[in-house]
Amino acid sequence: MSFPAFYPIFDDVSWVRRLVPLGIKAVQLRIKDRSVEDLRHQITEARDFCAVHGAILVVNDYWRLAIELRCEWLHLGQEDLDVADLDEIRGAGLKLGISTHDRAELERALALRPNYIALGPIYPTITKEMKWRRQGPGKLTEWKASAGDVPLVAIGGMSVERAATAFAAGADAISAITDITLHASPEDRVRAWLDTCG
Ligand code: 3NM
Repeated sequence: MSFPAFYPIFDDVSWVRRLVPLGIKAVQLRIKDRSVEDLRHQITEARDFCAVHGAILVVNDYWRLAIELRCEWLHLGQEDLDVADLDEIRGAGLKLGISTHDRAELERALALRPNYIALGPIYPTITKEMKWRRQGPGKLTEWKASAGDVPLVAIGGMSVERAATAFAAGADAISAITDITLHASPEDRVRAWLDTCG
């Protein structure tokens, strides 16, 4: 199994429109606190835009909408796993990525035969409140040993400068949010990521 090495996450379809054309091949839409109509509109627009640009669109959380809108990829956190209907998700042909933070979560995720797993936060992040502060890149090596050929995504505090360390430690792909969205030039930053990730 393989997955594009650079996997940014955005909280609005406007970011997808702005940055995917630069050459991004996988992107996650992670939207919080919006109406269902807005979500449906955003996911539909991102789905069609990514299809035109040959990029994988991964929908975070909203598995019912992902099925309804015939998306191909879904990302679930551990709390989402508690309530999502995995048979329905698989039955709809959705490919699945799962967040993990400790060994119990990793084992639970691997048992579901996911299409990738994410480990985070590798470094401290300002984007998400979690009980884990910093896993450190060394944990990627441990995770990769267990994950085998399931692609491993490093997330949390990742930057262009930290990418080589994460890849060397065993990451197959890297996710980033604020390293791009808070950069003075998100376009330049995405270009730097694409150069780094090859
Ligand atoms: N999940 P940034 S860390 C959405 O560890 C998310 O599961 C994480 O944002 C996890 O690149 C994270 O700005 C936020 O640090 C990543």
